[in-house]
Amino acid sequence: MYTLYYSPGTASMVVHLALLEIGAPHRLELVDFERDAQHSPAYLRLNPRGQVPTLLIDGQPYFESAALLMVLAERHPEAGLAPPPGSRRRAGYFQWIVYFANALGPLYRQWFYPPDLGSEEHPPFVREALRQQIEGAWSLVDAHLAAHGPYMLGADFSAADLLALMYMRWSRNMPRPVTEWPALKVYADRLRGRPSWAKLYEIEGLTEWRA
Ligand SMILES: N[C@@H](CCC(=O)N[C@@H](CS)C(=O)NCC(=O)O)C(=O)O
Repeated sequence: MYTLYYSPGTASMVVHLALLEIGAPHRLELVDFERDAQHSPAYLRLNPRGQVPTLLIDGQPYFESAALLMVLAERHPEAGLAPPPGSRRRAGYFQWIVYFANALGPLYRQWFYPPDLGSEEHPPFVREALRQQIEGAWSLVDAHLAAHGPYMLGADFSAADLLALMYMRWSRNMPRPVTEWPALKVYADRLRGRPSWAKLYEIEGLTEWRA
């Protein structure tokens, strides 16, 4: 049994999505951002960063969405979310998960949390720099999919696609949503057709960018 501390539509969604893909029994605990519950002493004991997601695994708390995703894929090999250890495709799997978490994650965080960079609103040059870097990262993924798709690992769907899907969703109100790149649009549509996505929307009460 897992317990996922989540907030709808945030970085916890990829972990929730993986749990649904796997069909693993889990409990959800809402972290109410309206009440700043992520900074409550009780929550900070679970996650000293004051962020979601946190996943309790056998009663122990862990954080970082991409790490949690890989752990779940590892613990449930029958779900086929990760190529087997030692296989050639495993290298691409790690590459793309780390790329999304490392190249896109911090940029999105800065885009959506200007106070992280010291202001209530980004000065135009900072916003522009973040926009260019985020779009540059998506251009790279678009080119990769056009040449080597339909999934990040080619023919095989994997947890890397779940992570991509969460990050793609976050672009929906940005200057250039991912659906404006040809291969990313096809990719997003394919992934949004998965039953786990519909289920996630139902449970988290999401509406935008469903399909
Ligand atoms: N690198 C972390 C980022 C987590 C993160 O930034 N979570 C945001 C929601 S998307 C959060 O908890 N924000 C609340 C806050 O910072 O107060 C991960 O991928 O798990």
